[in-house]
Amino acid sequence: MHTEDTIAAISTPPGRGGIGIVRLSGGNAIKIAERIFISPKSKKLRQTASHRILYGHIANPKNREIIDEALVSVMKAPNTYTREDMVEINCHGGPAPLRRVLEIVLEKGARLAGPGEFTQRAFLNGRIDLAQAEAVLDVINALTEQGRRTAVEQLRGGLSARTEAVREKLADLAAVVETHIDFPEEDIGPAPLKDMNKRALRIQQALKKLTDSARYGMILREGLKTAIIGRPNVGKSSLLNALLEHDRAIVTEIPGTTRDVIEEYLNINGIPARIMDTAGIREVRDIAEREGVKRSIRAMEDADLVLLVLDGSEALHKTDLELAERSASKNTIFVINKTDLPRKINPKSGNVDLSPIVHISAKSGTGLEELKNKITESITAGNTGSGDALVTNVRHARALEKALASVGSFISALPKKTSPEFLSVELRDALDAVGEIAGTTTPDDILNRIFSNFCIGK
Ligand SMILES: Nc1nc2c(ncn2[C@@H]2O[C@H](COP(=O)(O)OP(=O)(O)OP(=O)(O)O)[C@@H](O)[C@H]2O)c(=O)[nH]1
Ligand SMILES: [Mg+2]
Repeated sequence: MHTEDTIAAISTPPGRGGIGIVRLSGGNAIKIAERIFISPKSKKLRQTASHRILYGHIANPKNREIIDEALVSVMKAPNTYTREDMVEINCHGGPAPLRRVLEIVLEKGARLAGPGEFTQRAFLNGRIDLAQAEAVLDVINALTEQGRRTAVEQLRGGLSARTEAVREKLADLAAVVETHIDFPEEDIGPAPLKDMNKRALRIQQALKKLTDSARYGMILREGLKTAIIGRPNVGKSSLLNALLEHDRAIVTEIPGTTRDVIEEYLNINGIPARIMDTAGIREVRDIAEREGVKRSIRAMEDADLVLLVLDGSEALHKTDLELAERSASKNTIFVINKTDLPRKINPKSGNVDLSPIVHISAKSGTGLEELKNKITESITAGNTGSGDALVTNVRHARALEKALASVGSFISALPKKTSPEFLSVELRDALDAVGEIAGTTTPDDILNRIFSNFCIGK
């Protein structure tokens, strides 16, 4: 596949660096590189053993002008990233040499690669499945150590192995059901029904475990959206600054200081978090502040986690309770601030469940470690962050939910003497849904969309 169509791209990021790489893949990769490569000992790329690096120069074959000094590696199919012949030209990492090397590679017959096209070829040529191809991008974009670990596990095929195991069980069950289609006049007896039910329940459990890991997995990949919410002056911006350990947001004793949402990135015990400091919520006439309050509410609604800040040196306020009710459907931690001052708050006085509670002083820093631990606890429940491969991708989570729904319909249809044809359709749907993860049943437009998110050269 694609053998004569050779693609090329600059694989290192734009800007200046010690080394830059122009990469080629395809049936003519070695031939094209040969025409622009000059070795001091007249070594030929064609005759080099695979996976060797040769020293020399890249030159314009038209006038023998030297473009740059280079190390050229030759990797012959099929043991390469794309399973095609590949050449990597390592030259100096500046825009001018890299662009010029790419230009003459294209002049000699290569085509500029599209985004992710190298990885797409690795997928189309069967070296990796779709989940592994997506993991390549996740490794590149990983925000923390844990995110990287999870992405590498997926790249190594950890998630694919788990979904493949479910797919096999589904296929076995479908085969059992389909043997009954051949005998339409006979009802499925109680013993086979019981067996089918048992198998389906086991599959359901495995799918459930995978979808359960998705919430945590997606947070590792995309970051935990955390909104700091509360009345004016309770110390929201002070909390943001204390967590960041620098004065990012303006803090004053005047209520209504913060007007816009301030977003910052923070690593909390290995979990990437996007923390949003917001305008204090109250009834206001000022147009700018009113817009600020609207944005605070929106940030709260969008958040994965709400830190609802209360002022411990004041009695519980009506607005505090209203906010607690508003965030009731959200993962919320109640943060009682200003514990360095005499305590006036009684969290039980409002007859609203304010839990879990963490006591802090943004001013002195006490309680911040406990708050960080509560934050990680609130999202890692049931996930140790090691061992089993996690679902980290919305596309995978959706596919698993679809499969779960079909298996659910199968289980509830079983005792109703439903026709084996109907049962079989449910299982086929579940099989297709699970197959979308590894890419066996993924339509072309979705494949194109996935690879278009990659950078050129990967
Ligand atoms: N004693 C004490 N004062 C604090 C603490 N945290 C914040 N403050 C003070 O409370 C006042 C308000 O703090 P901010 O962080 O600006 O409060 P905010 O919630 O962001 O206020 P708005 O942006 O107006 O909604 C400032 O004078 C802070 O110095 C604390 O832990 N202890
Ligand atoms: Mg503020």
